[in-house]
Amino acid sequence: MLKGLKHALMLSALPMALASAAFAQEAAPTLDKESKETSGKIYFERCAGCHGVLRKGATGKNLEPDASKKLGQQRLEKILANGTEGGMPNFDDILTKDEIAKMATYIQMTPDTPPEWGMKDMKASWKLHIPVDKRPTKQMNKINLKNVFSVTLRDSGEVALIDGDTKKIWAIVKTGYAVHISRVSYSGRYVYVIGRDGRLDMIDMWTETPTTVATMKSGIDARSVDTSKFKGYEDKYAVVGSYWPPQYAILDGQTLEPLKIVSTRGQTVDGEYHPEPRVASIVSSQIKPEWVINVKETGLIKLVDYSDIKNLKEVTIDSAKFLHDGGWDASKRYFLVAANASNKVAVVDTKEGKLAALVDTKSKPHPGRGANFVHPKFGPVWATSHLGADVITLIGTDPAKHKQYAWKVVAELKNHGSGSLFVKTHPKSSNLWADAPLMPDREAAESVTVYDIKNLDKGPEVINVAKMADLPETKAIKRVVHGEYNAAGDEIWFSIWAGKTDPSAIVVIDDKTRKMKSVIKDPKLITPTGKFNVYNTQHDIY
Ligand code: DHE
Repeated sequence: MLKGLKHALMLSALPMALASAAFAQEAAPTLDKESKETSGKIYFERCAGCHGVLRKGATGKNLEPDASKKLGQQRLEKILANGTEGGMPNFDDILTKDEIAKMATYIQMTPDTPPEWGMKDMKASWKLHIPVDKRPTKQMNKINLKNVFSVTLRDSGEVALIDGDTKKIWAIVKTGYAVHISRVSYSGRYVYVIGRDGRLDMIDMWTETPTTVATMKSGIDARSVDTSKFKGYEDKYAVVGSYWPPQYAILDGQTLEPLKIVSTRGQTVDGEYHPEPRVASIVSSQIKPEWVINVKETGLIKLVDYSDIKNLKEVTIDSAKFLHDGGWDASKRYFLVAANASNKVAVVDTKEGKLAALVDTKSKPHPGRGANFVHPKFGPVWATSHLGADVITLIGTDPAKHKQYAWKVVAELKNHGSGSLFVKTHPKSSNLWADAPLMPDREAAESVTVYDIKNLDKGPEVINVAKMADLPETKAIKRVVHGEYNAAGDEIWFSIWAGKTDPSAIVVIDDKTRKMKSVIKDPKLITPTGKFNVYNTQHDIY
């Protein structure tokens, strides 16, 4: 009897369940095949970096359908168009209304999981264009290589190598999509550039004109690269960190031949499994045969000992989520990395192989590699600006002689906006610069803040760098981004990052006078963003 009743109830519930499933299907946001593909491409190019391929969230919010559907089409369109104060940029200047509407729908749909990328794929992608014994044995050009800048041309899949002495473009080199960073070999001869699409190129600057000598694809989505820098291992290996698949790969440093892949999937610092723990920043120690590899979603920092890669040793340090970018302190013993969603900076003592401190900061620290200088009162400090707060945070970095200030926020200087990405100074300069390119406000995004570090109480000067470039009016904001010093430390270069089809420029500022010294304009300079001076990058000077 009971069994019959249960059966009857089940039968009567069935049409309701079917009806609600049909309703759910009807209500589920969908796009036609072509729009889904286009939106998927935009998502990969513009959104995945912050929100993750699986949309589990990191620097940006979780955008899995459960979360995004709650916001709904209209609200999502508004956020996409106008950005938020929390660091989400506005896209109304680079995407059309239709693209924004489709993106709002796309992120309410279930994300696709991209394929894996293993040793077979890496080996198949590897191209050794010029073997080591066919390369020149001395520099075949007259360029002052120390003062060359490798400049990311974000939207053209290229880097520009600019002669810092003459300010002339030396070469434009084809690379992967939207190169993220350039790093320089220990020798100062090679530039390694990593595209967001995982393509890694090794450019030789000893040839008459810069030549790509090796290429490989480390994955589908990547951000970081470095080489081995410890005595006896100089440039023996390269290491490349991927966002997707979440892993790092060790390569031959002279040829880029893939040698070993290590997955970063696993438990987070809270003990929960994460399927997409992406490799964020990587730095190379000069006091040990080690790389510091920062895993974004797990909040784990790996000290990877490359002295025996067949029996690879990793020290895993608990820190905080989500690890992003960072740099050395002036002594190069301590590495400071932003755990931006936790509003913390993690400090690793690479000599001891331990976490030295977790420093609480204002919202979303974003240092790039940070800026080191000696504060008149607090001694050596490292600075970061913030995506989510209009401050520049100074952290004491000298536990030996200024113990009371070490790993403490000793000062917060006012920045002219939140939405800041990079701070910069140089040992020969007394200026500290900060940008704010992700501010939705045009004036702020086009300006930088600069302090005299010998007289911080005087307050900042705010300079509209975009105006200096004297470019035509455009709908897209001319975001001023990423200050980088020349080798002598007496000029700072800023990129004007405008729309893909807008004229762009690099503004060179005389560091002493803070006035424009020259402006580099060229139709080939398409959306310049990061700039890496060979000498400063080679020697971790920032
Ligand atoms: Fe970056 C550094 C990731 C967006 C320009 N960026 C880094 C690093 C990581 C990272 C992990 C540290 C590498 C290292 O040191 O080994 N960046 C990401 C993202 O995930 C994010 C938020 C979204 C994305 O889609 O990629 C992102 N970054 C940007 C940009 O939009 C920028 C401003 C312009 C561009 O070219 O894409 C940008 N990121 C940079 C630059 C650095 C960088 C210039 C190197 C700073 C340095 O001085 O070393």
